[in-house]
This record gives sequence, C-alpha cells and structure tokens, in this order.
Amino acid sequence: MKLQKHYRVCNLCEAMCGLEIVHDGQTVQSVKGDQNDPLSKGSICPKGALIHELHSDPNRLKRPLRKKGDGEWEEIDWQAAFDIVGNRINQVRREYGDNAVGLYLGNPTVHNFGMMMLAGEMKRMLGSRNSFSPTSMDQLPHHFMAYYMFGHSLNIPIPDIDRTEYMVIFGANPLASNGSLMSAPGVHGRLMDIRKRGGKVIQFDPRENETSRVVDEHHFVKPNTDVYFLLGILHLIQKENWTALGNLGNHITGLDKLKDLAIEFIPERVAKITGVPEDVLRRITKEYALADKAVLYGRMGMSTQEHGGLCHWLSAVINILTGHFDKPGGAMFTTPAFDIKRKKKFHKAHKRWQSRVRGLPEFDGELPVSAMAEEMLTPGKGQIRALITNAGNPVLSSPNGKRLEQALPKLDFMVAVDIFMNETTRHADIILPPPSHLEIEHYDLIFNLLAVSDNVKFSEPLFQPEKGQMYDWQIARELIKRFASISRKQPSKLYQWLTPRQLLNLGLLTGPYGKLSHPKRWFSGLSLKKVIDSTHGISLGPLKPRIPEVLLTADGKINIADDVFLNGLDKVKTELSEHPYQSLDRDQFLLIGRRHLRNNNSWMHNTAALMKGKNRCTAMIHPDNAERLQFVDDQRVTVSSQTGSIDIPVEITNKIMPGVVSIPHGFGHKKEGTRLDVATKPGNAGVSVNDITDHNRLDPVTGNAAFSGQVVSIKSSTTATPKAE
Ligand SMILES: Nc1nc2c(c(=O)[nH]1)N[C@H]1C(S)=C(S)[C@@H](COP(=O)(O)OP(=O)(O)OC[C@H]3O[C@@H](n4cnc5c(=O)[nH]c(N)nc54)[C@H](O)[C@@H]3O)O[C@H]1N2
Ligand SMILES: Nc1nc2c(c(=O)[nH]1)N[C@H]1C(S)=C(S)[C@@H](COP(=O)(O)OP(=O)(O)OC[C@H]3O[C@@H](n4cnc5c(=O)[nH]c(N)nc54)[C@H](O)[C@@H]3O)O[C@H]1N2
Ligand code: SF4
Ligand SMILES: [Mo]
Repeated sequence: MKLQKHYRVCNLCEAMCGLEIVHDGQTVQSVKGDQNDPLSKGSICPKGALIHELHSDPNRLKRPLRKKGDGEWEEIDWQAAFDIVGNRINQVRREYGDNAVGLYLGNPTVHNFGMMMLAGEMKRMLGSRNSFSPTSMDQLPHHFMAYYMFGHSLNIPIPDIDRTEYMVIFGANPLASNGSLMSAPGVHGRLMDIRKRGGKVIQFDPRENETSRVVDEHHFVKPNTDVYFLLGILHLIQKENWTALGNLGNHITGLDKLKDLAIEFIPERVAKITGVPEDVLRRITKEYALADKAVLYGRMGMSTQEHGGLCHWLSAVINILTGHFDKPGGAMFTTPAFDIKRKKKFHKAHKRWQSRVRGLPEFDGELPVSAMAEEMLTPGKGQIRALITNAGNPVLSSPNGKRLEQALPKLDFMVAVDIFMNETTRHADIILPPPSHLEIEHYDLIFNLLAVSDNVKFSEPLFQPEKGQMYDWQIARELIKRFASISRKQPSKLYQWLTPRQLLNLGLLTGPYGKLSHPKRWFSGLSLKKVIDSTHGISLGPLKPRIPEVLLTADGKINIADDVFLNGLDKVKTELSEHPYQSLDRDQFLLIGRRHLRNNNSWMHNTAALMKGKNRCTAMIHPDNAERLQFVDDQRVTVSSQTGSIDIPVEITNKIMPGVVSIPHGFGHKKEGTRLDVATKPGNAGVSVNDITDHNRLDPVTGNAAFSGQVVSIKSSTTATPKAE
C-alpha cells in the first residue's frame, strides 16, 4: 500500500510533542518528531518514537472482559458489559448510598481528550464523595497554591523558560520527565538556550540527575527540607530589601502578613538542616533577586514531601516579591485557546467534606488517595463497596499499595477502564478497553493550560479501532447514562448531545482567540476547522502578562498570605531548632523517587524496546554509605519501613547525596493474574517502592502524599537475585 504521512500530538506525557508518522494505512513504518509543530519543533523521545509498539502490543485488550466465578476471564459484548456495570454499581448505590462507590481516575485520564470532557459529568452523576486520583500524590500542592493565591486550582504560573535568564530548579528532572507543569518539549535545548543567552540554570536536588548535565550548578539538598531553604531565601530578600513589586503591588492583599515571617530562618540555621552551604544560599538568592529575568520552579520532588504546600506557596511568594512574576522571563500564566477556567466565578473547593475514616479534607472534589484503601477496609456507613478505575494502577502507584491490593478483592464489584490487565485491573470484575493512542482523536485540554507558550493543535485518529470498540468518552457516556438513572441530579443535555469534538469547537469559538469572541476578527479567529486545516498546529505566541484579569479570587486580587499556609508554618518553626533528621542511625536513609526517560509511571514496561538496557529498578546509595555498611555494587539489600520491606539490588553512585536512597516507582509487576508478558519478565519486573511508602505520611497543609524524605533502613538481604531471561 502507498505510504502516507500522519501528523499528531503524542499524548503519552505532558510535553505534547508533534509526531510525523509514516504508515501504509495499516502499519507504521516510522515515527519522527514533526519539525513544523509550533511547540515541539521536531523534538521527540524514545516513548513517542515507539508509540506504535503500544498500539501493536499483543497484550493490549480490545474487547470487554468479565471475570467468571472460577476467576477465569471471558470476552463479552459491549452492551452486556455496560448493563452489568450499570446494574451492579447502581445496586450498591441503592443499598448503601452513593458514597459506597469509589472512583479513581488515573494519570492518563488527564491526557485523554474525550475523558477530560466527560469526567466531571461522570462524577456528578455518581454523586460520591469518594473520588480519588494521582493528583494527591503528585501536583496537589500546585493546585492548592493556585486556588488560594489566584482563585482557581488551574491558575498555575508556568516558568517562562524561553525568555528567562536565571532559572532555579527544585526537585524536577525535565530531561527525563520532559517537563511537568511546564510543558516544554525539547527541554534540553531550551535549558541550553538560557545559558547561550548568558543566563544561568541552578538546580537543587538530592540526586545529580539527567538534568544536572545541562545546568550551571547542581547542589545537593536534603530531601524534605526545601521549605527551610525557601524560607532562607525569603529571609534574605526581606532583610536586604530586594523586593521589587512595582505595579503588581496594587493587585495583592495580605502583604503585611509576610512581615517578619522568615525572621528566624537565618542562613546558618537553614544550612544546618538543608545541607546546602550558607554561602550558596546567600549568593544564589542575590543573583536570582537582582537578575532582570529570573524564575524559581519546583516540581515533584518539592511537591511530594511533608511541606509540599508550603514550598509551592513560598516559591510563588518569592517570584512575586522579587518582581519575577507575570512578566517575560518570570513565572507567567498561559492564555489557552480552550480555557476551561475562563470567567468562572470563585467557588469554594476545599474542606466541603472529609474522608470518613481519617477525617482528611476534600480538595477540588477529591479526597487524598492515601485514604482510599482504608475507606474500603473499614466497615460502617459510607464504606466503599464498589470501585471504578479509569487509566490507573494504584496498586503500584499509591502509598502503601500493598494495603490497597488487599482491599480490592474484598469489594462487591469493580470495573476498570484500561487498555491492559495490570496489577490493579486484574482485580476487576469487568474490564472495558478503549482504543489505542493511535486510534483516538486528541486535543490537550489540560497541558495547553500549562505549556511554556500558547498553541493549538488537533489530532485525528490514524487508525480505526477494532469494529465495535468504544472510545473512552463513549464508554463514559454509556456509564453516565446508567448512573444518571438513579442520580439526584439532572444529567447535562450538553454532554448527552454533543460529542467531545463539538464541545471543543464551541470552546475554541468562544475562547480568547475564537471567532465568536472577536466578531471583528471573524476571518482570523479560531474554530476547530481552522485548527484542523493547519495540520501541524498554530502558534498563539509567547506567554502574555495577565494580571489582573486572570485572577479568580473573590476580590480579584492575589491572596499572598492565606492563613492556611501561615498556620502550616508552626511545625517548620518548631523543627528549626531540632530537626528529626539530625538523629538518624547508620543504616537509616531518606527515601526519594526516580523517573527514567524510558519509563512512564507503571505502564510502559510492556514495550520490549523501551525496557532494553540494564535493570533500572535499583536502590541508589552513595559510596560512603556503601563502604560503612559494607555493601558492594549490585548486591541485594532489604529496604524496610514501618509499612513493609522490599529486596532490591543496590547501585553505588556518587551522584546521590550521602544518607539518601533513590528507588523508582511503577515496578513490582506480577506475572500471576496479569497479562503483561514483557513487564513481568524477571529482568524487568522489579519491586514496588510503594510497598514500603507510608499512607500516613502526608503534607498536613494539602493532604498530598509525602514520598520524599521518608526514613527507611537498609540491610543486606538474604534472598538470591532473580536471573534475567
Ligand atoms: N520519562 C518519564 N516522563 C514522565 C513520567 C515518567 O514516569 N517517565 N511521569 C510523568 C509524571 S506523571 C510526572 S508527575 C512528571 C514528574 O516530572 P518531574 O518532577 O520533572 O520528574 P521527577 O523525576 O519525578 O523529578 C523529581 C526530582 O526531585 C528530586 N527530589 C526528590 N525529593 C526531593 C526533595 O525533597 N527536594 C528536592 N529539591 N528534590 C527532590 C528527585 O531526585 C528527582 O530528581 O513526569 C512526567 N513525565
Ligand atoms: N513512590 C512513588 N509513587 C508515585 C510517584 C512517585 O514519584 N513515587 N509518582 C506518582 C505520580 S506523579 C503519578 S501521576 C502516579 C501515576 O499513577 P497511576 O495513574 O495510578 O498509574 P499509571 O502507571 O500512570 O497507570 C496508567 C494506566 O492507564 C492505562 N492507560 C494508558 N492510556 C490509557 C487510555 O488512553 N485510556 C485508558 N482507559 N487507560 C489508559 C495504562 O494501561 C495503565 O494501566 O504515580 C504516583 N506514584
Ligand atoms: S516527550 Fe512525552 S510527548 Fe514527547 S514524544 Fe516523549 S512521551 Fe511523547
Ligand atoms: Mo504525575
């Protein structure tokens, strides 16, 4: 057959790389970066280049599966599957109330255009307070800061990486992750460009990671102590009077509450806790504060710790005070073509209810994922008895995943919408598999809101799904119809009648660049047709200053010092004089995570070409620690916490801070009960770090899981190493 070219956006991660796919109508010949994509300009990573292998993975599910009484699976037709799910879920709701149904929307949900359109409506029709997602083990502190300071959980300032001259990175590894809450494809080049224009990139991380290769300075910081470092920066800025608010000052309330806030955090004391030398703090604060265009940026490592909420708040406060905010080169807001938060009035989105067992507050309609298992395991009114998962694998991804693994088989009913039978979905009664990433239409509703410039692009499906197979949104629509039949709320006509594509067109037409928003610009304004006709997408320009109209707080101002943060500082102040990390034993370490370029959380380990090379599921420790404990490279060790223990090979490297151990998440694949032929091979399976992470270790301000800085002990293991095949 004749070879053709297809252009689309890769929706595997936040970077939104444009792809150029050569195919013959049935099989893919090659996948390259699309040079004409306005955002990614040809960049691509190994995952995107192998997107067709996901599509052709023989383990990928294509038809609904039902678990029979004997535990074996049988294929059933779609309508029969929907009826079973509708009946069983509604039966639980009738008998035990709406809260007896739990919902977990996993990470790829956010990358799925159709599901993003319909997820809210599904939640509304279910009416359950037990809604969960990886947000509360990831970026919740960013949403929290955005909500309290700027009035909407998606009003997240993005570092203007393409124009800044001084970038300070805390707890991120964009060279492996390709940028997060900073969609920045080709981030390697973007960071190098900062240096080429005479600027500087500084990194604080307990590990020298892939990104460290392209920065000017990398400094080790002790995990979970960034909050002290940031308070040290604030201390110096206030003391030296390096504030430069300018016009921004007219749009801020609560400035007086910041006075003397960081007075105790003198550099000497901060250095003792963080492990960063005092002179480094002093010099970098000065360089950053006085630079013309500078920005502080923090990500996962600064989010998933006990002070994640305070860290992201302080980082925004510091960017604002120094004038590195809402102006080129600083932290800026996007102006997306489809703006799901536009013109929304402020609405309360915190503490409207709490979790039944631990009393943890809701945020944005969700409860902390760390509480999900106990809500299933603890009897009583409101206990979760049925679960819906969509695109997730919380058995491997959530803190103390083992506890969840024990809870799932006890449920009355579970349905999973997923393309694989993995460690979580294997516990379902029904699995509903949507089509592959090459069979769907796509528009990034969320990541265009979080990108380093404004762009639009729409992707048509490349291949047709198997006959009868339903898209994620069609599955959602069928389920919504059934859940609505006993809902106390009326289903929305909009979501019943319009397809995601039609909803998108409406959003684009009425959006900030749309034809209907600018009648005078009818010919130049955006519509879906115009976007589709562009093939490669359309650039809408660099980030633009947006204060004050972007602010969605009740008074339309930046709320710079909400009590929710100020109250959270008490513990930090108490521990300034005596920090628990100062009295650790010889075999005790501070745990941190790790991502690799060729992994994607728990779910791309079934692609053989991505799993090539040496075992990545290792415990990295520093040579000094190894020597003291008499460990040799590749030796198996037992890493334990109060939650459990895992056996894992040690990797000795001076790229990690002494006293710290780094273990990646997403491994621990099981052969039994799953259909993952490649991921479960002995050399690939690894162990799950979330068997030792603690569901009780949370950021008290936001409820986010605190993975970083958990104290674990390491001893040599007595079990033998499994052989790779
Ligand atoms: N290849 C690949 N890309 C991905 C993913 C993937 O699994 N693989 N996952 C995607 C997802 S879901 C996300 S959320 C993003 C995450 O994107 P990033 O945040 O950029 O990626 P991480 O690798 O998690 O980087 C966290 C860094 O924080 C450091 N760290 C740990 N604890 C601390 C601490 O207490 N303080 C400081 N300062 N640093 C600390 C770690 O050493 C690590 O280098 O990546 C996305 N992109
Ligand atoms: N210890 C530790 N734990 C962590 C982290 C860490 O850094 N350290 N990181 C956390 C973070 S940031 C995240 S985001 C979570 C991720 O946690 P999860 O979202 O629970 O897990 P994933 O591994 O992303 O699982 C994604 C699932 O979605 C399926 N899938 C892929 N595409 C689609 C699709 O289009 N439709 C449907 N229906 N299914 C699809 C895949 O088959 C896979 O089963 O892990 C968290 N867990
Ligand atoms: S960086 Fe992300 S979006 Fe780009 S090709 Fe890789 S997986 Fe796809
Ligand atoms: Mo994530």
